[in-house]
Amino acid sequence: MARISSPSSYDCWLGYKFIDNNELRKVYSERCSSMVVIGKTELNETARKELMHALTQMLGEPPQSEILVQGLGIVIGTFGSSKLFDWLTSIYDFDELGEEGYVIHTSDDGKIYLSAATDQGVLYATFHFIRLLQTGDCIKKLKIREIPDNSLRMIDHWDNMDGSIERGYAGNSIFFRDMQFTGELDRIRDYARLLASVAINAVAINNVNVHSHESKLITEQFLPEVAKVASVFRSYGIRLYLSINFASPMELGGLDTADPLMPEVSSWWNDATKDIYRYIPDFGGFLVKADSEFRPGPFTYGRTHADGANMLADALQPFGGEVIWRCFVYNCMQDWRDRTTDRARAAYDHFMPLDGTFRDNVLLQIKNGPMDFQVREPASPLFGGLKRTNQLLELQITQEYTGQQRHLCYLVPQWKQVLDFDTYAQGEGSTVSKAASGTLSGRKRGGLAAVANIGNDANWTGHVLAQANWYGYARLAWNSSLSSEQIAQEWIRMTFGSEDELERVILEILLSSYEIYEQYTSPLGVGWMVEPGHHYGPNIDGYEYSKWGTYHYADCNGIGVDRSMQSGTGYTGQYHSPVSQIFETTEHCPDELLLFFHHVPYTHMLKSGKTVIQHIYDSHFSGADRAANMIVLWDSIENKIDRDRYQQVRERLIHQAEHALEWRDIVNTYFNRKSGISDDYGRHIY
Ligand code: GCW
Repeated sequence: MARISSPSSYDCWLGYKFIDNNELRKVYSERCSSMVVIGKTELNETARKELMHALTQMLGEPPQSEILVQGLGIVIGTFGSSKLFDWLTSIYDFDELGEEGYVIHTSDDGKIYLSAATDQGVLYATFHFIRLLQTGDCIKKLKIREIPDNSLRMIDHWDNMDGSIERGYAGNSIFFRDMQFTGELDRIRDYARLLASVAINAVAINNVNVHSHESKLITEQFLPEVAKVASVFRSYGIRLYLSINFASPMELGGLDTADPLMPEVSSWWNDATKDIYRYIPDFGGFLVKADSEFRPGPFTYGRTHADGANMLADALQPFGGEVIWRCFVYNCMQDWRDRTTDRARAAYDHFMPLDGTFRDNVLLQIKNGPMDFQVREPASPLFGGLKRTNQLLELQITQEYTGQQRHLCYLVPQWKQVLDFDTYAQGEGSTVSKAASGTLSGRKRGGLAAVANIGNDANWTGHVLAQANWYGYARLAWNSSLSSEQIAQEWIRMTFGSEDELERVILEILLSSYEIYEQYTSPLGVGWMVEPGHHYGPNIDGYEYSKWGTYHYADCNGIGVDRSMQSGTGYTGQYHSPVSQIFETTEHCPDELLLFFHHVPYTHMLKSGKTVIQHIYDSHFSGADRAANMIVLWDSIENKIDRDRYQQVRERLIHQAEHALEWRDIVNTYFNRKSGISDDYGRHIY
């Protein structure tokens, strides 16, 4: 294993601790004294090893293997594999479980059954059972049935072959270095087991911006190496995907076109795809960023995105692969003087007319909001808009706009808001979660994808507490109805232990962090206001006169972007009723999104009873104070945390508190000078 300075932070939530509560350990030891795994498949073998390891660490000795001691023990396997599981059919409907669902059940005579239709489900049952032991649950009467909400639960890496990671804040790539594969399969295995423990089943290993060297990942030059990585992931039930360059037929194949409707182009892709499957029989498919931020795509040839995606889909279809096609398509050469073009409209305007024209093995990957992973955005109207197209909700775990893993920002509350957002596509209750999973319109494919926040730092995520975002994303992808608090609690217990005070404090820090971050950065949904390029730190006008379509239009009278149908860009009209009406007027629009949808005077009265300008001042003073208070909270549990992790987090919290002051003073000063309105409380503004 590479670069381990702190075994505990490297282990993340799988650092199994010896259970020192004697009573609890005694019960666990008795019930888990032995284990039998039925059926020798690769994934069963993984499950056996993982459980063996976990029990040995937590209970102090390994269980007996392959026999049941005094009738007690854990029986593991697919239910077709042995009569031992037959009796469970009177309790559970196995057909309902699908390919990845599972049951965990304690029989009256005390045996524990971990079973599923497939060995994939068995592996997930095993990790779930381990989690129960880690969090100190009672295992005497288990009756658990789990079915994932989403069939695709994916992580996207923006890793380049030189080892850098686009928007990566935790070191370099674990896959690539110096234009080669790192060959560090042990580290990749450790990564795969962390992913499998939270039921991630798909990984794209390279950046969606596919540069010339990375384009060759689909060729004989690199396929043997890709295949090695794919087999590590395979042993944990994860399929590997590659981001591809749409212009590959030209750049690699020497053709003079990449037009998706030209036979030579599709035949080039067919051949390339065949080659991939010779090396990787369970290859997941292609992830594609086309006609976006200078990437090539079908527009060059006057073709649609459906033409492009379907051509690739046809190449993959015979092998069971799929195309994940991104909807992050907008004009990134806009003139800031042009007030009619609205970037927020772009994804919907491009893709809605194509609804129903994509092949069955195409999924459209849609960012959570219409802009770009800002601290606060409304949900993308494509969710609920598209009805006859498979969808994948794209989230960003890596904290590009949310503090770059130097600031703590537990993002699960933000993601919950998106998942729970009601699109009203089919009346009340038509949530984004249902649209993405496919259940809203009865589609089989769908799910969640998220940009990874890991790198080769010893603790994977730079900020130790950012591991909670990685964990939390995966848990939500499995079960979108889990609460932010439940997820945080599980994570804290597994990562730091089950001491009450420790849990209370870390929970408080995590759960307040998103709100705090939002308070001291850009206000009321307006977004941006960051340094261009690297996107760290405040720069109010950083993007105001640029080509990216990201404006706030602040002047001496007011601020915000009018996206109403009545007087603005008409973006609100992309939502169903009543959502469109709610966003349409300042009267109904929720405060937290007011400046996303409306241009208002600084004296506009919010629903909170404050003016916009006073809200800006108050939230920035409060946010910076609360950021500083996180250090006090963290220090209060100093003696309950190992030195290494305590220090690592502390250093970052100190930086965050200082940087929050920078944000506070720059934002407050800017608006104080623009508006000429002073703070009601006479606090110091520069
Ligand atoms: O948020 C922007 C990022 C780019 C990224 C792009 C995308 C991979 O700033 O770095 O490119 O989104 O999602 O394609």
